Amino acid sequence: MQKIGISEGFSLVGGMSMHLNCAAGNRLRIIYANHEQAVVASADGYAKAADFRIPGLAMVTSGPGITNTLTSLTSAYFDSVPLILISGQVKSADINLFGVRSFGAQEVDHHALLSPITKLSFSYHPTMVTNENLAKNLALSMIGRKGPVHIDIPLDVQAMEGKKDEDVQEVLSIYKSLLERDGAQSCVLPSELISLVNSAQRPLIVLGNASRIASISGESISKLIDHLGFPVLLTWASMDLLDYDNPKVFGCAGGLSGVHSNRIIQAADLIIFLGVRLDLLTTGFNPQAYGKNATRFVFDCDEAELRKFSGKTGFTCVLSDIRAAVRALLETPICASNALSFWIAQCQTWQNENQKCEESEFSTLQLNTYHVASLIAQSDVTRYVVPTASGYAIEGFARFYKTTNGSRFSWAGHVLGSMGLAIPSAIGASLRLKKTVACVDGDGGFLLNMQELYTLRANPDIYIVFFILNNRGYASISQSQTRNFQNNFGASTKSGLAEIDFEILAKIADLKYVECRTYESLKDAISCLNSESRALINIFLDGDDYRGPSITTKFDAQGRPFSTELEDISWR
Ligand SMILES: Cc1ncc(C[n+]2csc(CCOP(=O)(O)OP(=O)(O)O)c2C)c(N)n1
Ligand SMILES: [Mg+2]
Repeated sequence: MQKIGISEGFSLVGGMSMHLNCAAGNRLRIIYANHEQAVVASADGYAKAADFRIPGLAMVTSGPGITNTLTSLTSAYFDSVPLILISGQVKSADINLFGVRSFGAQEVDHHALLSPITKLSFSYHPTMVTNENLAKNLALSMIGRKGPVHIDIPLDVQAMEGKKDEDVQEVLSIYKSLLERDGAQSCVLPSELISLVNSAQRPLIVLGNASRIASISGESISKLIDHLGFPVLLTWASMDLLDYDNPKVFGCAGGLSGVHSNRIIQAADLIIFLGVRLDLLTTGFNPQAYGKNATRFVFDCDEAELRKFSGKTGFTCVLSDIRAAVRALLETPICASNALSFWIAQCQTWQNENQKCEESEFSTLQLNTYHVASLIAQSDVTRYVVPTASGYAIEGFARFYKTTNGSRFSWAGHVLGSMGLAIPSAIGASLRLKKTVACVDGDGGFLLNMQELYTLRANPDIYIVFFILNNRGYASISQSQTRNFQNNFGASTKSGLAEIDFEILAKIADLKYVECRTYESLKDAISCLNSESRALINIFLDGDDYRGPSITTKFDAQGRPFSTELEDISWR
């Protein structure tokens, strides 16, 4: 691990991983989390804070140690996070060869459980796994579409002599050459695209998070934008790739987005999608209609993502490494046209109109999620934000947050949308960055890994400021329950939940505790923060239930549900 650049990691120890615990504890800085879900989620947050350039390291014991990782490992896999998960396993002699439900003590079939949620799950043995295979397996987390790799090490194997120094050197040199080869691929652009980039009247580029995952530098991205001259849309996963005030950037189009972004995507006549999954939430449950008036080119390194468009009209799929696609686009000559200036002016007009509506809707006296997003975005201290990906943090906070001066918006488990990943992800990010990280969570989601407050207690040099969007329950769920059933079930204090005492929770981790009920009090609380702050800011958001324009689910004459169209999205 040290040879491939890993010096810090996360663990929860156990008998079946005792030699691993000893080796790691002697050589690396290990943060000992208090749940294996948190071990992996912290490694995920760490790798994201490292801009996906090195794998996060997680270490757990066998059986329950592994079963506890399933949610956060699935999340890391879905988010394409490079991660190495090392687990102990019962000694080779005790491995279940009989197919009984339970044989070895604390034994479960790790590979069967983890294969669907890792790029590879393999067993290690110093002589049976060759240097070449070990290098290939480790590199897999970092090449192609990145993701977690799991290494299982039975107890007896842990106790063996490791590989000799010269073998380790060989593994390292093969590992490095695999990464280099992966970065040096080429991409041939379709000839139709080469002609369209100069003849389209309303071209657009949509940059997905694959650009960051593939470690494309901010400088290369800026060069690409300047070179093409096209307006740019981002996605919720990639919204911090470029600053909001960049004159060519027009937000994220989708089912819960600004009106202007959706008008732009539906008016475009050429769209280049670079590393965008075009998932159902982004496309308003209708990928075919997303940019429906455009000739669309979808670049992705994952063949399975492209299969979604096979046989669909209007799409050309290009299987390519995103770095190679960017290089090929940069080499394509572009002549600036008058049509492009008109198109950008049109995009800016739509954006200004939307901005005015947004301000008139949300610049009210009552404290709301829009205020929270604006104040966090404006502070120099809270430059790295780790938001949860469930509840109103995603539906409200994310859509209002505007990146400035390269601030970062790094989801705690974006695609899976699990509650509970925010605290451990923020711990991982803060360990990597060695400065204050702003963690934005719902009052409900916060409870799911609150034992990690003890991890923070044990590590006073991990700086996090928690912003709790406190609407006293699962507001996003209770709202939909009320809409559909005129009643609530386990979603509010009146339907089975307790109100949470955040002051007590703040004490566990020795966090400064602040309550905010007004815009001014939140502004003051944020102005008191510094790069070594540890605090919990409990933000009361009662009656804050309008999120802005969105598609909605309606029912046709036969009672079948359907989603409204992106271009029909409007304010109120
Ligand atoms: C692990 C998990 N269980 C259940 C859900 C379903 N769920 C989505 S949002 C939500 C409520 C979250 O409450 P809170 O964090 O307070 O956010 P709010 O909706 O109040 O903004 C629930 C239960 C989920 N996303 N993840
Ligand atoms: Mg809530």
